Amino acid sequence: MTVLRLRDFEIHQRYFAPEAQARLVDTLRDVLSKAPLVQPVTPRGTPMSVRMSAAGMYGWVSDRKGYRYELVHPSGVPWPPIPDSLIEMWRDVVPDARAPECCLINWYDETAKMGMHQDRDEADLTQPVVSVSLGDEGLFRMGNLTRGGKTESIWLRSGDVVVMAGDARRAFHGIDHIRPNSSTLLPKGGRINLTLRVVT
Ligand code: MD6
Ligand code: FE
Repeated sequence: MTVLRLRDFEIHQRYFAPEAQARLVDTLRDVLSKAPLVQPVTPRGTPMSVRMSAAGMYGWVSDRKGYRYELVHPSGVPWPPIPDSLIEMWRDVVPDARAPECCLINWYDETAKMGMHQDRDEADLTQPVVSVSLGDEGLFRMGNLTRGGKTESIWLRSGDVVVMAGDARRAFHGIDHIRPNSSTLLPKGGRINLTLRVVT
């Protein structure tokens, strides 16, 4: 495993070995059978290209009513618990942080992307956000504390963990596109990104 520091983003390359990635995918299948992926729309009604679900006390949802954290899946069922292996990883990479309350699950098909955004719907922005990438590679763009300016990109590969803490916590970032067929982890291809956060 290699740990890179880029613009205050900490990237633990290949944190999860292939066997651990496969176990995590099995666990996620179980989570998604209880809380299925949905295609969110932005508050203006534009469909997002990723499909989303969540685990933990809270899930992040977006629809015509806005962006917010909710205690239940749109179907009305509580979000399943965050898998233990993710809680362990969180404790390892951000030992001083509070326990994560949400694990957002984003699924990208070969055409999906995520525009430049800040993660700032959480109450305590001193707490980090940690992500795990699984499956096909995704081109991650790191920007600045305000929109625009110079950016730097890096391919996130399956098993990589990204920590956004300190100044990076409020930095703009996004996924330009994925690289189809760059991983054999997911039988139907695509990319999963999990982001763990403290919400309250
Ligand atoms: C993605 N990641 O990798 C999008 N946010 O698909 C994020 O938006 C992200 O990787 C906060 C912290 C780490 C991340
Ligand atoms: Fe984000």
